[in-house]
Amino acid sequence: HTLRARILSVIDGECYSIVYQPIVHVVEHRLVGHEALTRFTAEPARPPDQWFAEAAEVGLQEQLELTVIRKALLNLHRLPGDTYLSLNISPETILKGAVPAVLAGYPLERIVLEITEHASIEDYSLIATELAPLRAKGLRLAVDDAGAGFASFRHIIKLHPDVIKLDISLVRAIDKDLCVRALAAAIIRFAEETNSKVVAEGVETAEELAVLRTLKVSKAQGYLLGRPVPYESLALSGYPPG
Ligand code: G
Ligand code: G
Ligand code: MN
Ligand code: NA
Repeated sequence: HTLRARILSVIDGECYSIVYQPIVHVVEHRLVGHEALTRFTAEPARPPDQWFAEAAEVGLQEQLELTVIRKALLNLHRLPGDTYLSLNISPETILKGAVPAVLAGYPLERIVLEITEHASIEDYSLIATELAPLRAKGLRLAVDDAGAGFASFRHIIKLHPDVIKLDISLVRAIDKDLCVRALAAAIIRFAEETNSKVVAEGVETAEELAVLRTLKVSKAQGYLLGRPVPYESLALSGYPPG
C-alpha cells in the first residue's frame, strides 16, 4: 500500500522534528512545562494531525505516536528539572499497552500524557485502569481540547484527569462571547471541584489572558507566551511573558 509505505518512510527516514511549546504559570510568571509537538518535513506538506490520521488509517498510529514520543523524551533531561513535558498520545495507543515500556527509565513525575477524546473509544475507564500503575508513580494525565469536539464530560469523569486543557476554540472567544465565557467558567469550576488543574491553550492576546485570569486560570500556553520551537531555540532562562 502506497500510503503505508509513505508513512513507514517518514518513520524510518526520521522526516519529522519535535518542537516544544512553553506552558507558563501566568500568576507567578514562571515556566512550568512544555508540550511536545511534531512537525513533519516530508512532502507533501500537511499539518501534523493529518499525518497522524493517515498513519491510523493504515495501522501505523501506535508506531508513529511512540516514535515521536521517544524522540521528544530525549530532551527531557535538558529541560529545567522543575518543569514537566507534556506528550500527545491517542487513547487507542494507550490501550495497546506499550506506554510503560516507552516511559521506562524516565522520571514519571515530570511527564504528562495528553489525550484527546475520540469517538472510537467507548469506555474511558479502561484508559484509567491501564495507566493506574504509572500514575501511582507520578505520571499525570491531561484531557486535551476540553470544550470542543468529542471532549465530553461523560469521558472526563472516568479519567479523573490531573489536568484539563481548555480548548483553543473557547480561549479564542473568551473575551468576546459571554456564552463561551460561561462555558469556560463551568469547565474551570468543574476542574476545581474535581481536583484537576486547568491549562488554557492557544492564548494569543493580552485580552484573552486577562479574562482567563479573572476566571482564576493560572496556567496557559499559546503564541502570546511562546511559540512551539525546536529545543535549541527555547528560552529556558529569563522571565516568561504574561
Ligand atoms: O502543533 P499543531 O497545531 O500543528 O498540531 C495539530 C494537532 O496535531 C494537535 O492538536 C495534535 O492533535 C496533533 N499532533 C501534533 N503533534 C503530535 C504528536 O506528537 N503526537 C500526536 N499524537 N499528535 C500530535
Ligand atoms: O495537542 P493540541 O491539539 O492541543 O495541539 C495544540 C495545537 O495548537 C498545535 O497545533 C499548536 O501548534 C497550536 N497552537 C499553540 N498555540 C497556539 C496559538 O496561540 N494559536 C494558535 N492558533 N494555535 C496554537
Ligand atoms: Mn495537546
Ligand atoms: Na488542543
